[in-house]
Amino acid sequence: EVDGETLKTLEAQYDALMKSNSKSLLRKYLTRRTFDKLKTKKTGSGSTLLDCIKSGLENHDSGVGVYAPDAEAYTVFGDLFDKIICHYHGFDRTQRHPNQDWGNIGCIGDLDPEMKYVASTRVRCGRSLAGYPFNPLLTEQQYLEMEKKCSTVLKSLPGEFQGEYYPLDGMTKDIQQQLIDDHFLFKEGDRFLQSANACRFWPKGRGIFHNADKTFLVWVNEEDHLRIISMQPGGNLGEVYTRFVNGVCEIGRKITFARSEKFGYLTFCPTNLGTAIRASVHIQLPKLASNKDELEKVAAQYSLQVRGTRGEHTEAEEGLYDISNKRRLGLTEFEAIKEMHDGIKALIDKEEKL
Ligand code: ADP
Ligand code: CIR
Repeated sequence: EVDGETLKTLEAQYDALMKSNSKSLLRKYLTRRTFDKLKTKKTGSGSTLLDCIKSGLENHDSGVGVYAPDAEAYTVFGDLFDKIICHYHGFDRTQRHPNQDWGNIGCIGDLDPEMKYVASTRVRCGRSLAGYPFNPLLTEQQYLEMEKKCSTVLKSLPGEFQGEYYPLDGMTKDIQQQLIDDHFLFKEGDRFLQSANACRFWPKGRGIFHNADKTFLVWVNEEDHLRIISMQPGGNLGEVYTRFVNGVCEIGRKITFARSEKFGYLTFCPTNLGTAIRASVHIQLPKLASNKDELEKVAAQYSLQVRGTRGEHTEAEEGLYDISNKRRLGLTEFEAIKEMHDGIKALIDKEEKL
């Protein structure tokens, strides 16, 4: 029941991807056998293999190349997703994500007390609202309804989380650009997301909430329904993580997040499943980073991922790298933070010895 047009597009673009020199996990794991098995399948809401892989088919420079149009896609197209998830997180199909565990929050300290290397520290998670599909299936009405629901909850947060919601629709370009330049707001026009049908009705239903200090921020309806962020200058991961946990719990009292037994918190991109946590520093390591390949190699030894100054798919500016935990699925919240903490400590140690 997958229509002829979709099948034709799939076949043509699959051939082109296979002939390309793409390094994506999509190209690596979508063998002809798996492709033939999955190309005629559909989820209950009608999503096809094309909906899952369109981004990687249209962007051969993808690192991953797949998104789940709805939660069911993770199982219907599991022959592909499981392999990509296993490669990225080291989580195999027989595993089950552990229960939420924030750990002993107070025992995480400052990564760089002398303020020599770390410019800023950030911890974020993705969250989906239970009862709503992911981006490609949301209607304009649902976007507006979710925005209303979330902004109302956010504007009622207590204490240090008190703040204002700023819709993207109607925001001046100057203010939007300033927020992006200051690393507070998501970028605009991400072609990976556009290809995945994640930017329909833009900027409707999208926006950012933040407290007065811009240390607690929430993105609404960008890649995920919610991205909850705690960040501040310097290396005090303990403070950032404490604020993060308290903020996520406050929001969780009012909004039910989508979670599965197997995959933990559900997100649009398989790289974010599980804890959905990315803990990062903006860091300068001039000696280690004098060779970018070497930096990435050492980072990978500690399960860390290196990004550029403006986030994923960007370059480092003035030697400022974004280094974060890579795994988010198959380990607890505390373990994800600890992995990042220990890895960054080790990189700083190596830099000092060079
Ligand atoms: P995400 O973190 O949501 O996966 P990106 O990689 O696109 O997505 O990063 C989003 C924004 O967060 C970018 O502007 C990036 O520069 C900023 N950012 C990430 N880590 C830090 C950090 N430790 N300090 C300051 N800004 C950061
Ligand atoms: C890509 O494949 O490059 C984009 N779709 C982004 C994937 C998310 N990357 C990541 O490492 N978390």
